[in-house]
Order: sequence, then C-alpha cells, then structure tokens
Amino acid sequence: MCGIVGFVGDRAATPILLDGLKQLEYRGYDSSGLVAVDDSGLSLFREVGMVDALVDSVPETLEQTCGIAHTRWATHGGVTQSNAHPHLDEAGRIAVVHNGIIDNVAVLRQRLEDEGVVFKSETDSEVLPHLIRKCYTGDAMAAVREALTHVRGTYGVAVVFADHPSLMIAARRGSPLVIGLGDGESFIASDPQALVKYTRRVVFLEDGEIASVTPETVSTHKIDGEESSLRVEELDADYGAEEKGDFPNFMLKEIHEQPEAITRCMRGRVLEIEGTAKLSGLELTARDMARLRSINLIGCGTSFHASLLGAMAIEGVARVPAMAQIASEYRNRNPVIDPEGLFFAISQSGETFDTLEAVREIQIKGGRVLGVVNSVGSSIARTCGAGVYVHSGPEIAVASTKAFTSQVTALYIFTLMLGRTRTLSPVAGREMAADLLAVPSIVEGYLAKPGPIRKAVSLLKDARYALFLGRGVSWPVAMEGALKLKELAYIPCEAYPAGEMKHGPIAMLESGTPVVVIMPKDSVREKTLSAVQEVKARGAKVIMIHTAGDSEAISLADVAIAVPECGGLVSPLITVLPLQLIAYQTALALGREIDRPRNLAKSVTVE
Ligand code: F1P
Repeated sequence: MCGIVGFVGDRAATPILLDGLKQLEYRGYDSSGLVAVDDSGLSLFREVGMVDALVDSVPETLEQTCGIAHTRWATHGGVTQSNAHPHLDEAGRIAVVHNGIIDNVAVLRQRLEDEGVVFKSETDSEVLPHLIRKCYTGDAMAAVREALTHVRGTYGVAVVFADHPSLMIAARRGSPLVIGLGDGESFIASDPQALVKYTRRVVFLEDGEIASVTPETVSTHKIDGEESSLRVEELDADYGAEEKGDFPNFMLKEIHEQPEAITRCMRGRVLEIEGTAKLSGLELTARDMARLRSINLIGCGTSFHASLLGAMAIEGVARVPAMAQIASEYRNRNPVIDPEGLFFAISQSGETFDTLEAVREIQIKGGRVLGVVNSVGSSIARTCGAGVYVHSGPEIAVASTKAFTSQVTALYIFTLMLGRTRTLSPVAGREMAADLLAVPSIVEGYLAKPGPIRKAVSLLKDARYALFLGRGVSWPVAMEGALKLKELAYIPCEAYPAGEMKHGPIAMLESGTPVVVIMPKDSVREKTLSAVQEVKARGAKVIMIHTAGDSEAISLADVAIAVPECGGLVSPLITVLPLQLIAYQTALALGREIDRPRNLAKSVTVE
C-alpha cells in the first residue's frame, strides 16, 4: 500500500527517491510523485501508473539535495495525477506525503474552505499542507505538530518546507515510518526496504512520535510535547538482499523457497525425541498453557486462512476451544475478551491495520495477545511484545505463498507444545513432530514434480466461474486456493466446505464448470467423495488434488494432481502447493501481472 521515501544530504535527492519508490513497488500502488526542495521553492512531479512513468518525467539534472516521494494506493479520490502525492500548500512552499486515512477530513476540509483555501485534489491528505500552513510561523516542527493535533485518523507523514531546505519532518500514528541514519545524510521510509541499500542504522518511529530529520541529526519527540529517546537499531545484514535470481518473478521464487522457509520456521523449535516443541518468544510457561481456557486467532486474507488451520489444530489436537477471526470484523463487534484466554495476531507484514487495531482492542480489554509475524520489528510484533517470528524471509510478491505455509507451520508447532501440556501423549507428540519435520522434503519433492498443472489451467483460464471444495483441514486450503486464483488471475471463484455445496453453490454448476477438489487421504475423504459425485452428475469438470496412488480419486477426476502422502494434520502444507501453482500458471496464461496484481497491496495499512 502507499509508500513514503524521503532524503536529505549533500548529493542529488531525486535518484535516491526514485530508487526508493522502485523498492516499494511490490507493496502495490496506482500513482506516484515526488518533490525536490531548495530555498527557491519546490519542484513537483506526479504521474499515474508505474514508477517508471515518474522516472521518465523527472529531469536527470535536478540538483536539490532534499526531497520526499510517494506511491499512492487510492482511497479518497480516483487514480489521477492531481490526487497523487505530494500535496502542497497554496503558496507552494510546504509539501506533504501521507499514508493512512484522515477520519475527520470532512470537518477539516470545510473549515479550511470557509477560510478561503481552494483544494486541488479530492484526497483526504491535502488538508495536511493547508493545515500546516495555517499553523506555520517559521518553526517547521511546531507547525506540523500543531496541525496534527487537529487530525483524527491514521498517518505516516513526511513534510518538507522550502524555507528549511535541509530539514524533513516525519510523524507517525498507525502507519509505520522508519528513519535511516547515513553518513552526513538521512532517509525516511515507510518500509526499511526503501533505504536498506544506503544504510542499516535505523530508528523506527513509535506511534505518536514526530521527528526532525537533517543530514547530520535526528531528534524525536512525542507529538504532544516531551522529547523521546532515540532508539537506533541495526537492520540484519541480509535485510533487503532479495533478488529474483533465476526466477522470472518473486512469486515463483517464493513458492520454491517453501522447503527452506518451513525448515527455518521449525529450526530449534520442534523437539522430535521429546515429542514436543518450544517457542520461547511466546513467554508462556507450561503452567500458563495448562490453564488456557480459549484461543482466538486473528488475521486478514491469507493470514486468516492460516488462522483457520491453526484453530482447527489447536482445538482438534491440543483440545483447547479455538476460533479464527477476521480482524476487520473482530474489533468492531465489541468482543468479550476472556482473561484466561490467549489471542494470536497472524500477519506476514506485521503492518495490517485491521489486525493491529484488533491487537490494541484486545490489549485495552486486558487480553494477552501474541504475534505470529514474518516481518521482524513490524508494528504488530512490537505492539504484541511477544510472539513467534515465522522466519519465512522477506515476501515480495503481493500474493502470499511462503508466509502462509510458515504461519501454518508455526501454529502447528504451538499446537504440539500446547497439546503436550494437556492430553497429547508422548507417542502422539513424537508422531506429530516427525510429521512436521518431514514436511520440507515432501514439499521439495512435490515442487520438483508438480503434475499436470497446465491441464488444470486449460480448464480454468477461460472459466466464468470456478468452485473450490474441501472438508476439514482442506476447507481453508480451498479458500486459500480460491483467493490466490482471484488475486492473480481475476477469475470469479469461491470456496466452500464440500458438505455445504448442496446448500447453494451447486446451482452455479453447469456443463464444463471447473471445480477444484482438495481431497487428501484423511478421515473426511469418504464424505468429500460424495460431493465429487454430485459435481460430476452436473457435468462439471473436476480438478482433483489427491494423495498419490488414490485410484478412486483419479478415476473421478478430469485432471488429477497427486501430492505425496503425509500426516493428516500437515496435509494443508502440501495440498496448497498445487493451488499456488495453478493460480500462478493461470495468471501467466492470461498475461496478468504476477508480483503486483491489480488493486492489491502487500501491506494493507488502511482500514
Ligand atoms: C494480509 C493480506 C495478505 C494478502 C495481501 C493483502 O496481510 O490479506 O494475506 O496476500 O498481500 O494482505 P498480512 O497481515 O499477512 O501482512
């Protein structure tokens, strides 16, 4: 979602800003812009579409050594040049880039219009430069700070003033910002990815903080006044080193990284001999776990699907009542928080606004919430304070793949650990540990020989509708498969528990409708078979994901894709692989953008 980059130093700012925007492209956006600053004024450039359009429009000769830049993902107002950021005050001396949403925009805009301000865009963000101008009497920091006291909603903002051409002001509430400390130069970014090429010494702004950033100095304050201490951190040496290597795009690379990612997630955590697991980041004692009364797992999109699988495992194996919750719904329904319960916030990016707000709501009500997060140091990880890092490594493609399998793995590890404090016997614990430890090589084996994916693509690519069916643990897998196909190939599709098909979606089936059935050999396979018969009776085409050697499944399938045998609980980590590949190959066949599908964002930082 929207990205921010800022630079101040003693070399030309625009190449650094443009490069930073390119690094943030993976997050999703629809327009971009920048301003370069010196005391004669601001040079503004904005373009709709890819950052390359902006690169083409910015002259290479610009010498200004300070500037801010933005990739916009439209919320208020369409995708137009005038809605792209930065936005300026009327005198053209103050520029602002903004991530987030201003809730009281209507009141602020009306007030400013009544005072004679003429707006040039339809965005909520444009109120900021005008408000700052009203508060400005020569002190840039004081003006931004005062303006922000009038704003309700969320923001990560970077502001520059033509009067102060070696200064950037950054402030954060609900939308992440990081400041990079270079040698005689400083950076601002909404994601460390944009600045890691230049420096690894960073300061993550906390919510409610404002920073004054010059080439040599950074100071942070609370927006409401007092000075706050500067916490300089060092990013990992391999942070931001992602390259596509021999792969044509990040998605395929990330699909193939799954064996390694799952291995990393389990390293030192699954104890095969003892038949248990350890997750010290959770800071839970065996006594804490034995007393847990309920568990809620909260996430969005793919992370919600991982939450569903986590909840099934926790309840089924560890025998603790567990529920998966969609984060955006959860916090709005004034949930009752069980003080004897435990909450997990599941998020790849650790920045998903709805999930972060759910965390805060749970904390306000006295609940204990732990993160299951990929992005180290992200807002959800920091807000939770404790949790599990899934360690899948940076995920660049918007459609999540390796983060999903790592999230599920982490939740299974937790299940094993929790189960052993309850009814799970040492023998059953050892079996589960062995099943988990076997996963990476099974995944590797499948990916080396994925079966007739292209045959499935030929049934799906021109379909007007597709249905995904699964039972038990294969139902969330079906949901994940349908989500991937929607995200990447834009094919209308839905996922249903196989037993629920006859309660509605069966009406959608006609001759040739592709139906993807996830039916590994497990305790509910027989029941899924009857749904397959119903599908076939309507002339629909069955793409069957089945356990290798299941001749009955093969005989019913129009396209049969075999996955290797594995433990029942861990089957989602295998059956999801062909679905990732089907979505990927279908999108390729249709000429879709793979790593940055339309309208989507990697990090959804708005409500
Ligand atoms: C949640 C999510 C992703 C999806 C897309 C949009 O993100 O729905 O699952 O692939 O990128 O956001 P997160 O909370 O897991 O970062």
